[in-house]
Amino acid sequence: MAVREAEPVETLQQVKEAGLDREDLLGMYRNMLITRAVEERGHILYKQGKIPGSFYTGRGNEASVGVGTAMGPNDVGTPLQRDMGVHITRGIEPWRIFAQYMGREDGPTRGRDGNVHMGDARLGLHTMVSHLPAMLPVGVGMALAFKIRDERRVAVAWCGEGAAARGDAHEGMNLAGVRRLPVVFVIDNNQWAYSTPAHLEYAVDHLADRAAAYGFDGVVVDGTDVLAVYREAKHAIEKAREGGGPTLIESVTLRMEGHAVHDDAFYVPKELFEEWARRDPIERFRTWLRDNAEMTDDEEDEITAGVKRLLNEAIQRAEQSPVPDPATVIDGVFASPDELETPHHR
Ligand SMILES: Cc1ncc(C[n+]2csc(CCOP(=O)(O)OP(=O)(O)O)c2C)c(N)n1
Ligand SMILES: [Mg+2]
Repeated sequence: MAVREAEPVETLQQVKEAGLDREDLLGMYRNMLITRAVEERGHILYKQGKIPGSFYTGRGNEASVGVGTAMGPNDVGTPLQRDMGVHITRGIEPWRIFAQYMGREDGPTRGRDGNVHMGDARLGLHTMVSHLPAMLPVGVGMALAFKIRDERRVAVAWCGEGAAARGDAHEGMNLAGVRRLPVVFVIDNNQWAYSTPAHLEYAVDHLADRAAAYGFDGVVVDGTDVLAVYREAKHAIEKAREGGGPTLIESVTLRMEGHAVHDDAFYVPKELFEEWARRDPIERFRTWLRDNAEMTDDEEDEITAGVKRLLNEAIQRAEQSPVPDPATVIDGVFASPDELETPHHR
């Protein structure tokens, strides 16, 4: 049985049926622009020697904004290195992201870690660790807790198509299926795991085909179509909330840059980059908004100028943030009972 492949969203009417109004759409477009701008500016800061370590981007995966938009206020998620759009949509401010990149006190990890190894539990996002897909079972665990406590909350757990080959992905998905947990799995299939191409990673046509083996639904969605990503995520999240169990969403994109900035991706065929550049998620959504939602030049200019201002201020503010005091290095490593008294820990 072939897994379902999601249809594109064509009209404003279809979008309204999926629960979004015009304001929401412009907000999503803005969030996609912020996502890209944060990564582009971050790359520049890296080249200026202001960011330690390496630097990862999710260029080509800005439609992850669609998943962030579909999540409810009390839902939780474990976004990864390609899912900046989720952090932005949930409301983490760009200045705090730059502070994180630069190892400053005001970053979400307070200078303890770099890159997208960050999350803000107050926004329902839990910090990724490097070991992939270690956050996927964490998402399943949160969903198990929601079920035990009878809370109408949903967890979203991400992994890459490379990470989906590991045992913890299978174990997490199996447990979620067996217990019908309120969890949505999103596999960011960007066709490469570092230099390993998809055909050396899995033998099924679609990773979402695996869902049937775990006893739940799978769907393949074009990860460059933010509206389709939103619609599928919304459907899956609300289904999970109603007790309908997990869904596996495979979101197909191309990793438009190297694994990180130290990698020039020489092993990816040039034609593939050219082909996927024509499907740029931001450009695609922009065209859709102009054709279907009458986005005007003025509106577009206002959004673009607002994003530019936001980013300039963000970098300035982050640069003013102090580096952490070494004496505080173990602060926050062990949670106190008080710290557990947040809505997302209860
Ligand atoms: C358990 C584990 N093995 C190896 C690595 C090193 N590593 C980091 S990212 C990566 C590739 C992951 O590919 P994929 O899951 O497709 O995600 P992508 O980077 O393409 O988004 C590897 C091998 C790791 N982080 N964790
Ligand atoms: Mg990958």
